[in-house]
Amino acid sequence: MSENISVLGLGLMGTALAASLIEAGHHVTVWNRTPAKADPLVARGATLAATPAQAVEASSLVIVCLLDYPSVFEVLQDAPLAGRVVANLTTGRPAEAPEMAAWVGERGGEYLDGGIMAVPQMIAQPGALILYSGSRPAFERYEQAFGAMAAARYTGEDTGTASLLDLAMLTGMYGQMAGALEALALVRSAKYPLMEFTTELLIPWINAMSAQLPRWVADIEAGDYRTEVSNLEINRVGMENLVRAFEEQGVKPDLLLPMKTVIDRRVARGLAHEGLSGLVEEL
Ligand code: FVH
Repeated sequence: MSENISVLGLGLMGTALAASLIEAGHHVTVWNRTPAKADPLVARGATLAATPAQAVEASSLVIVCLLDYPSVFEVLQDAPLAGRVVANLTTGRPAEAPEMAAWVGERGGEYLDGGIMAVPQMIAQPGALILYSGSRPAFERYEQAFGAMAAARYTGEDTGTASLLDLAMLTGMYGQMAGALEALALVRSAKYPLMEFTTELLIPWINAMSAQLPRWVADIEAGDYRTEVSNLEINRVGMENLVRAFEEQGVKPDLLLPMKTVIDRRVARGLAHEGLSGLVEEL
């Protein structure tokens, strides 16, 4: 079904979102602070609105993708939100979402908060995901349209949930990248072929280790961190060995040291028998 959809914010991500909606056959109205960025979308059939208010007026679904939440408040300030669904896909914090939801609600609109788990090039491609939270009826009304941009997953009525899960997934990503960067620096110090190490050794190893995560979740949910795999004392000694090896290779273990600190702290509490999942209690 073809919808009237407005997209406010035509940065790299907003442009990709608007393009995917045009491609899917929706009537798309766009607005951007710097209007020239709309030209390629207008050439593909979008309508350019002169003001955010005109853009909001044009559609029942308003997708916002700006720099941050303050810019969203600023842009929507004079917009007629009554009867509109605002899907704010700007990255924010869980605490900002309910504030925005209340603000939109006071103006007669319905609110969905979103977390985009993709880079612009992934939009409308398999693997792209957008998390939504907030008004369930609003999500259900536009689920099909959302699906043109990326797989759409509703995460609950609490508006902060999509943002929380977005940040949690980014946290997992940064942790994995930190480990990979340290590994690459170490391997480079020995002049071993980096590509071979990465594709044949590191990636399969990381995948195998990630498969352990559901077991950790069971430990955390049970609050029982006893292990038969590898206890914290083994990991403490292992980390010490790792850090020493880095120093001997002339590589800084800076991205690993925070984890060592937390392991040491837990062991110092007399909990050396626990597994790594117990570290969650230190956080
Ligand atoms: N790019 C990515 O890979 C990611 C992936 C996951 C989620 N994000 C989030 O998406 C939001 C927008 O990111 P972006 O990549 O589109 O960012 P830019 O290309 O820098 O575009 C920023 C847009 O915001 C407009 N803008 C900034 N400040 C204001 C303001 N005070 N008033 C009105 N508009 C403003 C800017 O306008 P202009 O500079 O073109 O005039 C752009 O439209 C972001 O939350 C990411 O975290 C992207």
